[in-house]
Amino acid sequence: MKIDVREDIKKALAYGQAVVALESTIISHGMPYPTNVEMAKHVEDIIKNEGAVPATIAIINGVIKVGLTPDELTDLAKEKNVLKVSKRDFGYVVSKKMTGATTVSATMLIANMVGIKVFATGGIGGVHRGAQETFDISRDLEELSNVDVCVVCAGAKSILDLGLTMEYLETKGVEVIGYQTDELPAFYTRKSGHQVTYRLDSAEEIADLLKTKWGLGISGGVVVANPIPEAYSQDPHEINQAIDIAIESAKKQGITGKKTTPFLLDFIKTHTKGESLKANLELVYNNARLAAEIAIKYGEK
Ligand code: PSU
Ligand code: MN
Repeated sequence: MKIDVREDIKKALAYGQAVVALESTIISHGMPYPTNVEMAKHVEDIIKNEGAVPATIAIINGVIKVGLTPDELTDLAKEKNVLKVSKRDFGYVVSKKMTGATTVSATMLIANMVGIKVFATGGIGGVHRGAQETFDISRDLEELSNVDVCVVCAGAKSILDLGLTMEYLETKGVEVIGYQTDELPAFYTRKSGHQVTYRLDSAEEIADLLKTKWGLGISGGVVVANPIPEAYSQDPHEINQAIDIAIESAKKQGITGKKTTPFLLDFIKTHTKGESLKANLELVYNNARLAAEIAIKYGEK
């Protein structure tokens, strides 16, 4: 088979047990070492404790892997030359036998190929501020449009234009479900000023929506936006200030394309003296718990 699925995940999928996909760009390009590998391991433990099977996805030496060993996780976290892989990068990375960390876009594609329906991450990519000029719209939104996977996230960062991201998702036929909220969360904060498409208050109702949508033959992903727990949410004024400075600095330094998001994340982390990183960890754990719950409920339907 062209995809290497770890034995326990293969079994879980065969027996209809709940599996939750996890991306690897968040490890290689989203957080510094060693916090990134601690996060990658802890998030897997959380999913296991909830009663589901975690499946971290990446490309290791040209092999597409669903489920990584602890050593592979450490390598992804440590190595400097790991490529950031979205849809356009597969042919190159696999044929050159390189190692690549998968974005939301690439992770959704692989999850769908092996039959995983629920995926947990921190934040999705979206329409960048100034996209009217730069055309910088994340490939994540195309996969959300095409691939039948539910992505649990904490909304999207306001490094993006959240209003345009919501419009784009509407065009692409993707609903954004607010988990216990009417308002789209903005990653570090619980509020963004933008409405979600619909609010649902339980994993059960979300699983029901997924079954119903795909059962109708309506293809495409579903975004579940899960606000960061109150205790870890950041001061919106401070975080937005850091984001504005980060965007200004990216412009000055001529940062474009796939480098933009990692650059902004790192800048914000440094500017907030690590506070944003702590929040980032907690929201990922919170999303993993909800994703496991949704995967379990989905399996019972
Ligand atoms: N947003 C975050 N953290 C991340 C990413 C986005 O808060 O780590 C990563 C995800 O892997 C996402 C990717 O799929 O960045 C989007 O990159 P781009 O904006 O280049 O499409
Ligand atoms: Mn981009």
